[in-house]
Amino acid sequence: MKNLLKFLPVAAIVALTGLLSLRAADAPKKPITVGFAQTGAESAWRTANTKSLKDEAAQRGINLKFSDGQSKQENQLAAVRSFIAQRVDAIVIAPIVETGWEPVLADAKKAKIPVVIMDRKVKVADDSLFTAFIGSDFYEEGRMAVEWLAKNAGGRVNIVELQGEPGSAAANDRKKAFADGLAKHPEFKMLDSQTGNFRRAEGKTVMEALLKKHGKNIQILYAHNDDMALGAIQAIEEAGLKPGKDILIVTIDAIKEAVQAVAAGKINCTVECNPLFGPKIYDTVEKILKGETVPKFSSNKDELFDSTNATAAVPTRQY
Ligand code: GZL
Repeated sequence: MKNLLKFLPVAAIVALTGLLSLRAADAPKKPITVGFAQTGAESAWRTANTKSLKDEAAQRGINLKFSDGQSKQENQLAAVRSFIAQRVDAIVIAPIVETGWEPVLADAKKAKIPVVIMDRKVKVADDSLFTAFIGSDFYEEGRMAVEWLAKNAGGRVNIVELQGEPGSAAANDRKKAFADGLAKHPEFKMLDSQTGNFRRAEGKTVMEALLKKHGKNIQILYAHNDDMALGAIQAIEEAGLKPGKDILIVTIDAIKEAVQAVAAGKINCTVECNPLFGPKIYDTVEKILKGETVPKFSSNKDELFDSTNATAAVPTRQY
């Protein structure tokens, strides 16, 4: 008996440990909590982007704290500060503009909460302030647009441009790429360039003003996104002109409605910018939280739709 007692505590510990480890293995994993600071709801693209993040979080049992920034950076900054105070496991930001992020990113770093920048880039001196960027290459999208135009303008040369939200990486890069392309094609002339803030309603009102100012001199419209192009089409038709014929239209996003407009001949070219980031974002967050390394920068491959492929593409467009 004495011998048995000698061994009992060890046996009990082994049994207890075994039980505990069994319990631990069976115990449901604590869901991760992600704070997501979205720009706002300015366009169909943004709506699809938000849906992708929300649906995927629900699929994976991720506890998503969502903040709609109402298109104001100060709201996004406040949301990130609140996520830090709530000690979320990770933060995702779709930065409405490129600058002004260092202080809040430094706070997140101090709190040891990883940050994933999604969609639009931030301009920071120290890119250790965020763990990963997952987005699109806006400069490439602008380059694809201007190169398509150079090949398909058919002698049209006078351009007006509808820019996206001022200060956003998307507007900055799409504008620069297009301007760099025009420098290689001096036959083109930029008549006017105004912002429509990526919004359909503003695309319409700004295009109305441009038509009043330049009239039939306008031969080409370059829009930084489809929502503004679709708004501009309303203004063009109300002016008694034919979009896609009297005025060539080149735009970016490739939302389903725009691809349908290409198939109908009202838009001539839309360059894709895929908003369905949900799976990639959470794969990356889950890897980071497991201590795995992830690529610092990754961007989607985008394709272009024009009269040669739009009709066939419409049925499979997901946003
Ligand atoms: C691009 C995204 C832009 C879209 C617009 O990734 O930031 O913002 O092109 C959206 O439609 O509003």
